[in-house]
Amino acid sequence: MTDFLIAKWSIWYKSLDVNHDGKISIEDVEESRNKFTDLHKLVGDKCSGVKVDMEKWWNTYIFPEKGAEISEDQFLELLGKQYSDDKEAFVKKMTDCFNSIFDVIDTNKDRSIDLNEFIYAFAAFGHENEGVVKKAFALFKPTEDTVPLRTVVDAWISFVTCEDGSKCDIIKTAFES
Ligand SMILES: [Ca+2]
Ligand SMILES: [Ca+2]
Repeated sequence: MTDFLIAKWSIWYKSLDVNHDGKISIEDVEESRNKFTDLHKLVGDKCSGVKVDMEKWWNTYIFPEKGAEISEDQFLELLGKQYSDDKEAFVKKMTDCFNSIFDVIDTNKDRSIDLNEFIYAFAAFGHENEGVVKKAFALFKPTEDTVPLRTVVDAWISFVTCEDGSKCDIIKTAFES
C-alpha cells in the first residue's frame, strides 16, 4: 500500500478522535452520539435507536473488539493488515462501513445529504468550524444545498481504499483545507 493511503488513514483516525485526546475510545462514541442526537433534537425511540446504531457502527468498524480503545499505530496496523490480506474484502468492509454510517447521518431518509445533515455529522465527530465544513460541502458541487447520498458515500470509500495519489481525493482535500 502507498504512503498516500496510509496518510489518509491517519487523517481518518484523527477525524474519529472526537474529543481530541489523541486516542480513540468509548468516550468518543459517547460524545459523538450525544452531540449528533442533540443537534438533530432527536427524542424518545428515535434518539435511542440512533444511539444504538452509532455504537454498533463503532464496534463493527472501528474498534478491534467491542469498546476496546485503539491507538493510531494499532489502527494503521490493523487497516494495513486487512488491506494486504485481501484487498477485495477490505473494500467490501469499507463500503459497508460508510453505507451504514450514512444511513444514520441521513436522518430524514431521503437518500441525499443536505447541508445541515453534513454540518451536524461533522460537528458530531468534533469538527465544529462551520466555515471549513461548508467549504468541504461545496467540494461535492451540491444542487440546492443537497448532494446525493451515493456521491458522499463513494467519496469516503475512495478516501479509505484508493491508493492512487494522482487522483483527486475530496475527503482528503476537505480535511486539509
Ligand atoms: Ca478520543
Ligand atoms: Ca437527507
